[in-house]
This record gives sequence, structure tokens and C-alpha cells, in this order.
Amino acid sequence: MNSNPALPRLDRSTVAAPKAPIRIVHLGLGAFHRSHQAWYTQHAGDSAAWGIAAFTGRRPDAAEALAAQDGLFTLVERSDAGDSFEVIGSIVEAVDGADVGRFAELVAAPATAVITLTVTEAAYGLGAADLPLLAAGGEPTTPMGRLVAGLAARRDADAGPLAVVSCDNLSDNGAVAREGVLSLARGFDAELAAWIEANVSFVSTSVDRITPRTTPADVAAVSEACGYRDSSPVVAEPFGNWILSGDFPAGRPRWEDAGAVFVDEIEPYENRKLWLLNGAHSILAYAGQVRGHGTVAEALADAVCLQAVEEFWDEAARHLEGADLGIPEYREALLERFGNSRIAHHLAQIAMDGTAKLRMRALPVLAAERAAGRSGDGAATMVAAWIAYVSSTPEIRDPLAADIREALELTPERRTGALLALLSPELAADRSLVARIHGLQDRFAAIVAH
Ligand code: CS2
Repeated sequence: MNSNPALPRLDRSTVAAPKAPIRIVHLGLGAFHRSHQAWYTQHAGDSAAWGIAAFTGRRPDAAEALAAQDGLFTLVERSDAGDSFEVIGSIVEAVDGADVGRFAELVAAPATAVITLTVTEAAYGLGAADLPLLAAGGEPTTPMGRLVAGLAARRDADAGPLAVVSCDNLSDNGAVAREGVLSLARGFDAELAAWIEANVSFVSTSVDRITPRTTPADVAAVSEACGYRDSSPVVAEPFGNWILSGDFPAGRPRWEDAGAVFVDEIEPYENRKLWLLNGAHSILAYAGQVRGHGTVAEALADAVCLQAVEEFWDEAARHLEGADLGIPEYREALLERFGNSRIAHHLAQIAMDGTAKLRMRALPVLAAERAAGRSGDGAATMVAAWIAYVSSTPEIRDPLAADIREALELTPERRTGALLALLSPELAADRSLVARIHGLQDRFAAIVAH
């Protein structure tokens, strides 16, 4: 233990309040939840009243490691100027997501007012796999299935309305969550679906904080600086942003004290974040790896990748009007955030689940540009970079990995059309667009020597 009062300790004496009562249930306990929603909850003025019970998605590991530390972990804010450390105590219970019984019990508790989700873009469409299990009264295995099981328990307990808050990078994520839940509920219990429609508020949010996966070096850095061993620290950039739109019928923490912004009309903010930040990330992830880079900062330092990003931003910016969005300043800030070379944000992490991500990040801009009679080459280049990447990478992690592998068996010309069809059958039917995207792949063919 350190004796320096400026440094935190990994115990609850560090985090002002004792354990808060559980009023938030989270699904998808990972690094981003901990650097974002857990941080905002800790910094809300009424944080003493809002504890989080966080459930993992696929594996128990993260819950076990965190539970062994009483839910506490160190948040390392990493900038060019150095690291700062804070112990976060807002997670008061960390549970294996497979424990659907505990999840349903907490969702059904009258004190629970909010369910937050970080389940990945791809997960919202995968709930149907749980339909037979739900219909037979079994334990669901997908995030949407588990959410529906939890809401069914709340209905049975007559515990009243609450808010479901999606924190995944999808446009109109509240509506997507609503559709994912309702389509599943309708499949086996029409009354449950009606109860959800009447009682559950689906809040849309735009979330932002660059949070790479924790590495052993991060664990060592915390132990060296703070003098204790934390198995589960999280490293994030200093910047954070949270924009929310929707109702909280059973209340919520005062997240605005921590800088969260509540708006009536979320779409312009959402598009700004999804297109400019996440879109650029995807270009860098695919083009950058094809050209031999490993991290965001390295790819950004390559003029070929940077130019592709700037071209896409120019296109996207034409469709980001209507609110005071400060696009030039936003772009400037992004270049600085991406250039933070002390944050090793690995391109391989961003590259995952490309089919789900590109639908949000490239296709709306591509469609809007083409509808305006322009080429859409900036957005098409993102798709071309993805095709170049999947064509040259042996192991693709994607919900449509099997279809991607099948398309890769085709001749290069037909392959482009088949891969584009996985993103949008409509765009794939446009033969001139397919030809154009095919040609754009050469842009990244040159592998830079390192
Ligand atoms: C990234 C995001 O992995 C990805 O797809 O683009 O996780 C990104 O880092 C966050 O949205 C930043 O807020």
C-alpha cells in the first residue's frame, strides 16, 4: 500500500461513500462500461444513491476478477502529459452474465430504475437464437434474450416502469434496442410485449471515450505508480462525452453533474460521433492494417491513411448540418485524440464486427452522397479498405464471418459485389458502385515497410 495521500488506495476508504444501493443493472461488463458509465455515475452529485450491478457478456472472467476486488478498479487517465489515477467504486456487484437468475432478480427489484447496455453493435440482431429457449422457460444466452428474461421477471413482480439505456455505437440505439427486445418478446408472449411497450422507456445515447483493452503493461504501471496490485485497471483518454435523449420513469443519477448532456433531438450528435470518430477509426483500422500499422496513432501518421480520413470527413460534414455542431473544431480535436501515442489503441480491436459497424459508419454517408449525385468515394473508400482487409486477413471476427469466407472464394471481381451485399443488398445491386469500390481497393495495396 502506498502512503502518498495524493495516490488512491484500492479500498472503499478511497471512494468517499460506502457501497451505494443497487439501482442500475448493467449488461456487458467490459473496459468501456467502466471508463464511461461507471465514471459518470461516480461523478454524479447523488452517486451515494446509485450503485451498479454489472453483468459480463460472454465470459465470467471480468466479473470474477472485479468481484475479488469488491467491484473496485483503477481508472488510468492517460494523456501526453502523463497518467492520473482514480479508484472507481460505483460498481457494487460484478456478476457472470450466465447467472440469469441474479440478473432477473435485480431487474425485478423495485429499487432498480435503469438498465444500461454495452453489448456490441452486433448483439442487437442476435436475440432470435434465444426464442426457443425463452418459449420453453429456459435460460437465454444472448444479451437481448437475457434482457427480455429480466423484463419478464419485472413484469411478473409488478415492479413498475424503468429505463433501458443503450450505450453501443448504433444510430438511434434506443429504437434498435426496443426493436430487438420487442421482436423477441412478441415471438413467445404477446402480453409481455405489450407490458414492455407500456412500461419500458428506451433511451438513445451517444457515448464517447477511447478505451483500449487493458494490457499486462497497464497492470504493471498501476502497481508501480500506486503501490497496490489491481488485476483490472482501465486505461482511457481524458476526454469523455455522453449525450442522452429519452425518459427515465423511475429516476436516474444526476449524470449531468459529470458533464452528460440531455437533448430532445439526438440524431445530429449521434451522426457526428458515429461518422467522424467511428468512421475514421474504421478507415484507420482497415487501411492501416493493410499497410502494416498496429495502432491508431501509427496509422494516422501515414499520409495515405490520413488523406482517406480527411476525404471521408469532407463528405460526412456535408450531411452534418442543422445543429451547432462545431465540425471544424471537432475534427481538430479528433486528430489530437487519435494522435495520443501513449494510448496504444490497437487497430485489430477496432476491426472486429466490420459488417455491423460499416452499416452505421459508411453506408449513410455513401447513400446521401450518391443521392446528391456525387461519387461518395470517401465513404466507398472505407468499404474498399474493409474488403482489402478481409481479403488479406486469415482470421476475421464478425457475426457474418462464414458468409465473408464464402465470398472470399469467388474471383476478385465477384468477391467485391458479394462482400458489399453483406452490408447492403441494395447498394450491391448498383453495378457502377461495385466497380468503383473494386477499383478503390488498390489505394491501399502498397504495404509500407516498418
Ligand atoms: C471504436 C470505438 O472499436 C471501435 O469500433 O471505433 O470503440 C471507439 O473507440 C469508441 O466509440 C470511442 O468512443
